[in-house]
Amino acid sequence: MKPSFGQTRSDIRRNHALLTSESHEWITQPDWPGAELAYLISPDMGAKFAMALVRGAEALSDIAPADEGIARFVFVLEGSVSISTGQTLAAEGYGFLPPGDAATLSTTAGTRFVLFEWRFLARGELPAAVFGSVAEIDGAPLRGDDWLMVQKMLPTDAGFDGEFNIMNFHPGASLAYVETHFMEHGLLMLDGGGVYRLDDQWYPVGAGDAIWMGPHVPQWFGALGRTPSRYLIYKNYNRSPL
Ligand code: UGY
Ligand code: MN
Repeated sequence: MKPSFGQTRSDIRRNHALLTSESHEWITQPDWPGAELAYLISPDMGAKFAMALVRGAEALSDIAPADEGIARFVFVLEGSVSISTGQTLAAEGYGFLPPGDAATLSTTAGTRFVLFEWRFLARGELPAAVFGSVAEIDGAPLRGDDWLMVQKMLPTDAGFDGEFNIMNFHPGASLAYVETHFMEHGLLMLDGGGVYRLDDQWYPVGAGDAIWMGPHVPQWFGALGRTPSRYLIYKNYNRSPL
């Protein structure tokens, strides 16, 4: 690793954060034998969810289920993740596990994945686990703009308290307006890049960068370059702020 001479693009503010790879801190955890985790977003910074990158040089097995009341979403970046209930997720495969799901996880050597965990806000019966792959999801234009296509990974019915989407930006496309909303976001840039406005900061961002957007933070993205930009984004959803 090159010495950083005290520099990083990471920037942690009261209501948003940019987390870039040179400042990731890889740790081990008791329920994650052999795995390294970099927690990029956590309640300690004001978020109501946690988002981590997980990796294992060797194959991993017996990764314990989430704690009581906690839902889990896994998105594979590289390699494959197997669920003890029988599903295998390849790159860009994903899985939602509701609270109480007893499935354990295992991986092939060199796998990297994104982990989201949050205290699930149930409404009626808990939803069942969901598994899928980004390549199998049709995109829909966001507010009629087909330069900005959204792929929704989870069903939208009221049983779900959050959504996980892939946003696909044609080069030069942008969010139509500066959004402000009480819902939070956890985001990972997958491809391309551009400029992310968060509050009154403007950040150049590219693949591998992660962002936390807290409640109400003004947010806008403009995609730059000659190739499409894509990001994975979580949003709490379907629930009142009260
Ligand atoms: O769904 C959203 O709120 C999304 N359009 N926000 C974002 O991309 N920053
Ligand atoms: Mn938003």
